[in-house]
Amino acid sequence: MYTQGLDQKQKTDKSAAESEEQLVHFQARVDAEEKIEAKDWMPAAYRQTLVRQISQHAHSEIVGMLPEGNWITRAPTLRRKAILMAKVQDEAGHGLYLYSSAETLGVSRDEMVDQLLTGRAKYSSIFNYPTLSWADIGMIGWLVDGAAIMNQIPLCRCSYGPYARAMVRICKEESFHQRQGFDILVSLSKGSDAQRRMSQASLERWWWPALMMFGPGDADSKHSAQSMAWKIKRFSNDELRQKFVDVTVPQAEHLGLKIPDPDLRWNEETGHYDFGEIDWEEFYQVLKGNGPCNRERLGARRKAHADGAWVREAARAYAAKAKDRQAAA
Ligand code: BYC
Repeated sequence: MYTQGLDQKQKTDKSAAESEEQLVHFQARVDAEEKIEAKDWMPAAYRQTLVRQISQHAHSEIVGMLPEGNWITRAPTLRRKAILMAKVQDEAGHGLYLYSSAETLGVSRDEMVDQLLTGRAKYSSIFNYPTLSWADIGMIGWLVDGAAIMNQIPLCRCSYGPYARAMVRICKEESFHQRQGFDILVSLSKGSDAQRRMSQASLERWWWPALMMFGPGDADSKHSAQSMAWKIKRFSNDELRQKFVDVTVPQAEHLGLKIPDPDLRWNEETGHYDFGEIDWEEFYQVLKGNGPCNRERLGARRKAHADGAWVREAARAYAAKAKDRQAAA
């Protein structure tokens, strides 16, 4: 459908066609806060960075349906079940807006899905952890969607128009998701001792993986500097992580939960919470495919893709027939 710049090889080289003048003009547009649109000229590396980030983001939304989908049949009440189904459905919608946004850059949906299923594309590390209790569903809403919002609100101001516009709607829905997670935990906090223990155990499993969602520390983040210069990212990984800790700690206190970090304390001087060292070895192991659920998640996506083959075939056959009918008319 969109074919401009489809040749991946060309995209990786700073093509000879990219004159200094074009690059300077492009950067001036970005600096002036103009939105870059699909048909505008852009450096090949800008296009490639966006395809990488947006497709990873889309895959995260789709894979992110799995840990929560696991609890739809076991939600404690009909109301919670209906809410959870709507939330999981929203995540599918987010994936679809994001795939569409990436397609405007000249990559096909098939290509992106293939990259995910063959393990060449990343998706958020957080979805490689299991949902063992109902409190984990609260924790995903409160912490995972909470971290996602912190990261994604600035993406509504991303320099690439189709991504920025997709993010506006996504952030509105994520904000509802975050509140539903917090609401689950408020209910549990008012419940029995066993329910409070379940929430505490869940926070102990999800806290550190949630902090890892923001990506490597600034010193190790290979893409941040360029992405910030292009105004794709507005804040560094560490800045967003700090903002998240600062807003989340008082919420944990409200829930009567203890964050599993002995080094966590308010720092009067900086006006922020200090927190302990993240286990980066665990993060990189998850990225390499060695997290608790990596194989299960990819297995589920591959099965869904194979089970859906007949739908794609039927759609193709229908489209071919419609084309023939049109040609004959
Ligand atoms: N997990 O140079 P860096 C959701 C990779 S979905 C896996 O800092 P960048 C939700 C990174 O891709 C949440 N990989 O990269 C859904 C890069 O690898 P490559 C998803 C990670 O791009 C359902 C390498 O590490 N949100 O909200 O400047 C239910 C070096 O990193 C991670 C998004 O995708 C990670 N956590 O910054 C509920 C938001 N972190 O590509 C909720 C959009 C880093 O060189 N994405 N890596 O092989 C972003 O904002 C940025 O891409 C990141 C990373 C902040 C994630």
